[in-house]
Amino acid sequence: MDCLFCKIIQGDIPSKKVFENERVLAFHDIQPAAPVHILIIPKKHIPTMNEVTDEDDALMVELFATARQLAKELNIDESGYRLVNNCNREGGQVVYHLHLHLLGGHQMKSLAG
Ligand code: D5M
Repeated sequence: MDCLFCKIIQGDIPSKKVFENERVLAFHDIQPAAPVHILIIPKKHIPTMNEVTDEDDALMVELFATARQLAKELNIDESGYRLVNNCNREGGQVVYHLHLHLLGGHQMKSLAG
């Protein structure tokens, strides 16, 4: 499969891993948009949020639990962080393998402006 993140999961492309189990992988974003910028991905290939099904409920919970745990480990839980999923073209998605961006380490602007 021609998917960048599947290649990272398989180890064909290197990554700076911060967490891995049988279902989830988390690694540093190669183009950090904040002092802390981690990508949290399911090992199952799901292209976008639109393809998530009820069967993936437990997996989605695990992605969020991983984000929560990493925020704690990286010491941004108290100061705060942002969790982002970009979906499809207008959402700014570039890699079509579902992922959460965990961003933190500096002050972010409110989306309300
Ligand atoms: O975000 C896709 C993100 O993937 C973007 O922030 C860059 C990151 N990226 C791209 N290639 C790599 C590699 N090889 N390692 C780590 N991170 C990478 P999106 O939400 O699709 O716009």
